[in-house]
Parts: sequence; C-alpha cells; structure tokens
Amino acid sequence: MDGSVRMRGLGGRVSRRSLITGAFAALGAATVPASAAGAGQGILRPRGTVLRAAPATVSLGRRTVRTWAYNGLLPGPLIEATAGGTVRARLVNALPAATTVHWHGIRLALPMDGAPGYSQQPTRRGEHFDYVFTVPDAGTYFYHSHVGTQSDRGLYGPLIVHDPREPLGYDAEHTVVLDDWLDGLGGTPDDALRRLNSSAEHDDTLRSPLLGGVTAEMHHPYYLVNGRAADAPTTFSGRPGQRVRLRLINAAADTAFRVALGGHRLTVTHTDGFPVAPVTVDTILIGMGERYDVVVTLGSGAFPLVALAEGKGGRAQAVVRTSGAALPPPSDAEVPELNRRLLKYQDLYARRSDHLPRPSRTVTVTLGMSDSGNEWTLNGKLSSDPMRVRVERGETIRVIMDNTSPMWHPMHLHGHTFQLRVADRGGPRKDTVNIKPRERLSVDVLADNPGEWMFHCHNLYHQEQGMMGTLGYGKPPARGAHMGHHGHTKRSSRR
Ligand SMILES: [Cu+2]
Repeated sequence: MDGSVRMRGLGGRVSRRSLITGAFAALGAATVPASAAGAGQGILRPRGTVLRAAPATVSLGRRTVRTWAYNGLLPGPLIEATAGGTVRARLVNALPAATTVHWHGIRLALPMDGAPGYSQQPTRRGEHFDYVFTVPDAGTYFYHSHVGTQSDRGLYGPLIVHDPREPLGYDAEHTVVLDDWLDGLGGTPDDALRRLNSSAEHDDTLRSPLLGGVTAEMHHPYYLVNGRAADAPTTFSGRPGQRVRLRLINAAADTAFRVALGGHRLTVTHTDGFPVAPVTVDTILIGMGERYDVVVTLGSGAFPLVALAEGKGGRAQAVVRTSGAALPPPSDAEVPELNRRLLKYQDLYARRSDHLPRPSRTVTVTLGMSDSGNEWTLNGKLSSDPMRVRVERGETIRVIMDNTSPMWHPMHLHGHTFQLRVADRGGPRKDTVNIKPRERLSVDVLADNPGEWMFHCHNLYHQEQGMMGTLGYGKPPARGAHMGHHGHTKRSSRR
C-alpha cells in the first residue's frame, strides 16, 4: 500500500521545512494528515520522502556546527515503511559535491543501492535522484551517503521497516542512532582523511580487550545519541513497567560502542533487522553499520543510556526517564552494567525459517594492512583494483573472513544478508559483522540478488583507504559496464 511510508524527525520535533519537503511535493503526490497515533508528533503519511542534502548548521546540544545534512536535521528524518511495501525517496542534491543515498541492510534491486560507480553515477549538485524500492524484510535499518567521507558529516538517518504482523509484544519504541562527530570542529572528514593518509601512525594507547589491537585512528571529539552529546542529552520518556523496544543503530565512521542502560538488563530480539532467539544480557558491543533491537522493562526514575566509545574513553549518553521527580544522571554516570554480561555473537540464533541452505563451496577473504600502514586490503587488493568474490545465481557460498591486520573491521555486504556461522544451531542473519585482529569468521551467502555489490569495511576511513571489494555474479563485467542505468537522475546541460 502506497501510504506505508511515514517520515518524522527523531524526538518528536520536526522542523517546518522538513514537513514541507517531506511531502514529496515535487512529484505532486498527495499527502495525508497525521494519524491519530502520531498526533502531536507531526507524522505525515506522504507517498514519499524528500531528502534534501545541503549544508546546514546543526546543534549537538551545547555546541553548534556547520555540516552537511538531510533536511537540516541530525540525524536525517526517520523513514518508516511496512515490510513488503515500497519506499519512495527523492534525493535532492544541494551540496557542493556529488552524492548518493545507500539503504544500508536492505535487500533491494541494485540500481537503487546508492553505490557510486557500482549501481549509479553519483547525483551531481543541483540534480535529483528518485529512489523507489521494495523493502522485503521488517527491521531496523539506516540510510547514509556512500560517497567519500560524506557519511562522517550529518548525511545519515534511520529507516524502520515495520512488520504488519509484529510478533514481539511491547508498549513503545525508540530509535537510538549513535554517531562519532568531528565535522566542523577544526576541519572536515576530508581534512581528517588527508591527515590520516599522510601518517601511518596509529595511536597505540587506544586499545580494547573486547576488540583487540588498536581500536581507532581518528579523533572524534563528540559522541552522539540522536545528534546530541552527553552534556545535553536526548531524553526518552516512558512509564514504569512499560516494555520498550530500543532500536540501536551505529552510524559512526570509526567507533564501536558498548551500550548499556543503567539499572536495566537488555533482552536482545533482533540484529541487523532480523529476529533472534531472545537473549538477556547487560551490555552490547555494536560496530559501525550494525543494529540491535532490545526490549527493556522500565524501572522508575531517570536512567543513563550509555554508549561507551569502545577503546577510546569517550561516551555518548541519553536519558531514559519514567519519573519527573528523579534527578538526571550525570554525563559521566557510573553504569556497572557496562562490565557485566556482554552479548557475544555465539549467543545469537536465527529463526529456523531464516536459515540459509548449506554452502556448496568456500571462499577466503583475507583482511590485511599494507606495509605503509595506511592502506587496508581485501585479499591483498585495494579498491582501485578491487577484490571480487564471484558467485553464480542460486548457489550458497561460505565466506571465511580472515583478519591478519592489527585492527578490527566491521565488514558489510550490500544487497544480501548472510548467516553468521558461529554455532551449529545456526547463527544470526546479519549484513555487518565485526572481525577482530587474528580472528576468522565464517558467513554463508545465498546468491539470490544478481549484480555487482559492494563488500567492504564499514570503518569509513578504512573504506577510503582501500578496503572495498565486490561480490559479483558470473563473469566479471567490463570495467564501468556493470554500472546500472542512471535511474531518474536529471542531467544538467553541462554534461
Ligand atoms: Cu576496517
């Protein structure tokens, strides 16, 4: 049904501009007034969303920065759809650079994937591109620019696909988007990449026992929940005893977060959109590009929802409040849950119906570092001459990712969700998985979505330093020839 796409800003505040542009007015589509459920939150049920990528001034709480954002919002507008429905979103590019939108985790048709050089030419300044695709799977997803370092600016936002027959019982839900931030604070992400390229020095003091080895190369001064720093936190309101679903999304460029809610345990119900057998833990490590859904039963008070920048020392923090009288937790609140039971991949099991067929063959992908220390490789290759994993339509292959480098890597595959093989009973369906130094992880991939698909590290700076390959169907296409049509991009006369 066409009315299945909704849009609103996070936290219930929607700018006038986003309401207007959200109506997809440029296509002349009808808009429908806010539903009763969304009354007061400005929910629209338009036929589509307009994402206007443009320079913007955004508040991180106490600090204001210049950046690039969608519709002037940080994160970008929440896009909601129903499984089996269609998402329609028009990217309007008002940036001083070409851009795309990638729909992270969605098993969509290649031309809509937003992968520059693979699925489309980037949309140039002053042009637009209409993304129209079916969303087959319910779950927690996000969208972001896939050009250069743009997603380390404000060019990201949540995408939630609802299950029309949602089996999970809960009273309320909140979307929790985590990010690391440097843009507008002494430079841009491009400046940071240039500095990184001119130096192969890694900060050896940044280490994590959970991730192993060096945990970071970049300095991000702020860590954010829904666009706000810990000193001016986002507040999620609820009532004691409520069962609340938190949809956690790590949109950061270079930071894994260890997440806990003070005074509560977390029942993990989904990862990367797909359901898992529920497991109750105290804390979760979430790499860049990963998502987890957890259900919590709220106590009475005001509680810190902490996302520790793993191995870095900083933190993002929000407040979950069920009592107006409770004092807010300090921005450095002690949260003992961070050091209690940590979720492991081995704790996660997919539903039987989500298991993939047994693989017929195995491929190894070696994650490496160049001798120079500022290039990252897949089977020894850089993105300029990318590694290609060849598949034939209909087969299932096992991909062993073997990390020989001194850093951990969140590897992400476009257009598919793999099954992580960490247990005999069948691991979770995921699209992004963390691989620690000297670790080997196996994932099974069912080749059911033909195309040339990006297969890369979701550490944005590793991606930009070469860690980008492909998974492709059949014979390799002639260079450049595999790129899909230009979609609905309007070309200016200066081509
Ligand atoms: Cu990496």
